Amino acid sequence: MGERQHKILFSGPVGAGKSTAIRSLSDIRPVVTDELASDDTSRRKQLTTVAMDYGVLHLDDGDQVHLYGTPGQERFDFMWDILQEGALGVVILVDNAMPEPLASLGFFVDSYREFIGRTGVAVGVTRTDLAPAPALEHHRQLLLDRGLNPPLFTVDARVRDDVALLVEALLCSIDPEVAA
Ligand SMILES: Nc1nc2c(ncn2[C@@H]2O[C@H](COP(=O)(O)OP(=O)(O)O)[C@@H](O)[C@H]2O)c(=O)[nH]1
Ligand SMILES: [Mg+2]
Repeated sequence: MGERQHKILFSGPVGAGKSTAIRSLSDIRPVVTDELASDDTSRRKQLTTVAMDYGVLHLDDGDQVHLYGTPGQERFDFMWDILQEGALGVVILVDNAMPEPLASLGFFVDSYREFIGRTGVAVGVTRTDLAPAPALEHHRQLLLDRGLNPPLFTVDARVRDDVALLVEALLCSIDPEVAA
């Protein structure tokens, strides 16, 4: 039977495509809390998410998936704990075009380790059209070195099907009964 409510998070560094992914996937106009970046983030991006993004995905069976994007800047990381409450899992997006994408993936996986241990995780590597390296196998190896083997894809956050596949894989890895 449908009409269950699910909650998942999108996390990852500034510019990885969290706000864009939620906009691509959401069936409602997403709620965004982007502000002009005031610190060193502004060198990379003029608008940055300060509190969260929010959207909703309606599944065919009537279930709803509530999509929450976490702020990327570390000074807002208190929001991460708040947003984790009741969430089924996290999609970590990594910007392959940033200087140290593997270090960034490691940072986010480590930050969410306790949460991931009791929920689920899927990883999307974005902006590979701009930066094909490091290859997906290097991201895979970093995750394996941490004892993780989650769904892992290259995605373009602007492409709905890419983001949908990632969310579907996350939901299936948590509960095969929930199909996106
Ligand atoms: N070229 C390219 N741009 C992307 C891709 N994914 C996202 N973007 C762009 O990256 C920029 C940053 O995305 P945004 O959603 O604001 O990142 P956030 O800080 O994680 O919320 C936006 O201009 C997106 O359109 C991708 O795969 N390739
Ligand atoms: Mg954002």
